[in-house]
Amino acid sequence: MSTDKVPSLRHQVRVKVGLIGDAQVGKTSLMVKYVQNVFDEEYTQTLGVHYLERKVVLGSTDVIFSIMDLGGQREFINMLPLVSEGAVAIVFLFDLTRPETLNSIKEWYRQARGFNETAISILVGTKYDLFVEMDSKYQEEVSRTAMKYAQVMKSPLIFSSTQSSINVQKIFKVVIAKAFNLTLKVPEYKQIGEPLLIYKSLGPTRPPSPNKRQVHTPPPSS
Ligand SMILES: Nc1nc2c(ncn2[C@@H]2O[C@H](COP(=O)(O)OP(=O)(O)OP(=O)(O)O)[C@@H](O)[C@H]2O)c(=O)[nH]1
Ligand SMILES: [Mg+2]
Repeated sequence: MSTDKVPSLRHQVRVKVGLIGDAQVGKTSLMVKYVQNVFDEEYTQTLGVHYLERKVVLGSTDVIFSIMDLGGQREFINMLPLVSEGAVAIVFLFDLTRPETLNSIKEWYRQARGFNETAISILVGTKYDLFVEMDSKYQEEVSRTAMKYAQVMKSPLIFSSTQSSINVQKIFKVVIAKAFNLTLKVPEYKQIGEPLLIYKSLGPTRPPSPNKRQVHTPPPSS
C-alpha cells in the first residue's frame, strides 16, 4: 500500500479581528476564552496589544483568526492603528454593568473608523452573567440604548458572558458569516432580558469584495 502523502488542497484565509473598548470590559478574557477555553477571575491589565490566533475549519478552507486586543487605558491609544488597520472585523466591547463603557463606544468607533472604514463592526456587551442579576429597569434601559448604538453603527449586537460561556463562539461565527456572506443557522435572541444576539437585520448583508475587506486567500499549497 502506498504511503505517499496526498497533496493538500486546502485554502487558508487569514481574518484579522480587533478587540476594542474601555479598560476591564473583558476584551482579553474573551479572546483567551475563545482561543484557549480558559477564564480567569483575576484582572491582569493589558499593556499595549495582546495577540492570539485560532484556526477554524470551514469546509475546504482553514480560517485563521488573528485576534488583536488593545489595552483599554488611554495611554495605549497610539497602538489603535496596529489593531484597526487591515482588520476584517472590529469588535467593540462594553461592560453591561457599567453604562459609561457603552458611552465610550462612540469615541472608540469614531477613532477606529478613522483607520479602517470597511471593517465589519460588531457591538458586544460583556458580563451578561452579572447583568442578568441586575434590576430589570436597568437591564431594559441598557438594552434599548445598546440597540440604538448597534443601529447607528450598522453592527450586529451580542450580549455575552465569558465567565458563563454565553455567546462567546457566536461572536466569531457572526464575523465569519458577515465576512464571507454565509447564512448562519444560529437563532437570534431579541427579547430584553435574553442574552441578545441580533445579527440578521444589523450589519452588512452583502459585504464588499474580499480585497476591500483585506481577506488574504493564498493559492492552495500542493
Ligand atoms: N463576571 C464576569 N467577569 C468577567 C467577564 N469577562 C471578564 N470578566 C472579568 O473582568 C475583569 C477584566 O477583564 P479583562 O479581560 O482583563 O479586561 P480588558 O478589557 O482586557 O481590560 P484591559 O486590558 O485593561 O483593557 C477580569 O477580572 C475578568 O475576570 C464575564 O463575562 N463575567
Ligand atoms: Mg486586556
